[in-house]
Amino acid sequence: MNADPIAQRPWWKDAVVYQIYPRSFLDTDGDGVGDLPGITARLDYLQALGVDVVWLSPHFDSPNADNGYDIRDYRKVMAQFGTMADFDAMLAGMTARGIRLIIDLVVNHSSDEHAWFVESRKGRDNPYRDYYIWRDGKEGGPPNNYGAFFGGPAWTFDPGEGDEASGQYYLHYFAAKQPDLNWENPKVRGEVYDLMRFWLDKGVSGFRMDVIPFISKQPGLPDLTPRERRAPQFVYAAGPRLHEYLREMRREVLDHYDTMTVGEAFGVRPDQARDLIDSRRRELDLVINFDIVRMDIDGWRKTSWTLPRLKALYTELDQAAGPFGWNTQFLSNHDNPRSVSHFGDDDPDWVEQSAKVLNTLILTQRGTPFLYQGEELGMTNYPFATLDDFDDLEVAGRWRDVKHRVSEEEYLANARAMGRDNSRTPMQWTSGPNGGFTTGKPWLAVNPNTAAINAEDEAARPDSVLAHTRALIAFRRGSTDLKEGDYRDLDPEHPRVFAYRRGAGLLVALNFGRETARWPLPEDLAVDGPAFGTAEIDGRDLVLPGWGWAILRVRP
Ligand code: TEU
Repeated sequence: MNADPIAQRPWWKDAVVYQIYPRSFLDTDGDGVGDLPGITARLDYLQALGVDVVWLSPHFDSPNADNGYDIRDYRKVMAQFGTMADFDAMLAGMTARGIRLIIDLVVNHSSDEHAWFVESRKGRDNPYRDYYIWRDGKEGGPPNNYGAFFGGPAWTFDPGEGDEASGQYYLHYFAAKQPDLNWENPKVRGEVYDLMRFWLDKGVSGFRMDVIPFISKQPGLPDLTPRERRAPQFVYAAGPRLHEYLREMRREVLDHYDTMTVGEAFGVRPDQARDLIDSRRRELDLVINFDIVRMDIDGWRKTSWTLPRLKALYTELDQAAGPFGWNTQFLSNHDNPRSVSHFGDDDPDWVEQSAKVLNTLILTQRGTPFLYQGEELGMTNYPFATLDDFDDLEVAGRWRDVKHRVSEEEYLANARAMGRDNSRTPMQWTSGPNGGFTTGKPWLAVNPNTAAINAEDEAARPDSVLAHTRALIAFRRGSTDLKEGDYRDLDPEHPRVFAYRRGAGLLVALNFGRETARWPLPEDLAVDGPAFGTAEIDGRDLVLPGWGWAILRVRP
């Protein structure tokens, strides 16, 4: 059932990954921005939590148009975050604690301030011209009708400098300050492989690859149809040379190290993701699927979700991975709302219980769990009052696109529900000023609920979300059923209870609501329970209190 084509089970299948967004983790020098020494200072916290791998969001030199996802120098540490010596100390501290580090590889695009682009825009004959994607305009406008994710067209006209008036447009799927690299150019690929080796030689254990499916562009860059324009990621992710590039990267670089790779699969449907993670094809190890976190998000608009639909996605993704693939399990990251506000209940009376249910879900599914910083505490969305409270360029960029047809009130309501800054507010370490994140002025406001939700208080409370998450991670580590067992949804249609089997030995049941739920246990099943959780067994019924959960042992 769980036959692995490679005789030895790779370490990353059993790992629990913790994502750090360094800007918001811990500031040690009072400039209001988190830094690498801040991470080093909290390694004991991560070790106590029990995570095996840290995924660090970009720590490279950047002008921060998009908080580091616009890299100016791939071999330099962002000055606000510290120095290379700080990086080395952080990595050594992780290694000493048995924690591996994977870093963010952002190579679909660079910053427009990267030396390659500074050269490239100098003119059509510059040797770096072909590092990026330059085209002549069409009928007085851009080369095609591609739109950028942060608003406006995906092309920016560059008049050129001095006599060298190039008069061409360059392509950028994201902001104008994030020009897309030209992967057709073997020199670009060589540069990327070199910088990967640079960090691997330092001792990192792999990469999370930013929008990696976008690196291969559509031949001839034809216009999008009106339908495609609404979700261009599905076209951008379907370039014909993606698989070829990934296999080359594997051969040239990754095969020479012991790594884990996880591609951000924005625009990739489950059946396409299967090819990326099929271990026989030697492309990626894992992908980050958007199907669940974006199930109720349509562009800038938040729609709605139902539990049966959510459950159907878990089954679909599990089946799509197939015997040669392996999934990631996550409910939030730095681009998505806080999981407890999105899928749980962030009312103060329910936030803890529902955060526990969601963290149980992440940690008991089949696949490698990814926790996002603060999720182990049950951190919530931020109560943004106006559009000016947001820092993220996505909020302002999309507003420019729609303000002629949407009311500010409606747009704000959607940004509050799903804006990326919800998950980027600083870590809540204490109930003190700025949640203990900084002694200065935080770059983004700290959530006022740090008075109730913070690491210091939760570490001291055995019934906290933090204690729960820690216990679950430890339980997972000792459970072959959770790590390797297959997955089966036991009641796909139930509107409130999510109940599933893991392997031969476990049954997990979660109540997605405030009201008590009575769920009849399957007749053919003998359970020992209530092993772990807040439920009781009454006759043949499992009684789950509001936002209750249970892990039951199934007798053979
Ligand atoms: O994200 C790309 C992505 O998939 C989206 O979530 C994106 O943030 C946007 O919301 C699309 O509508 C990656 C990074 O995770 C994100 O932080 C960067 O802004 C983006 O790429 C560009 O590098």
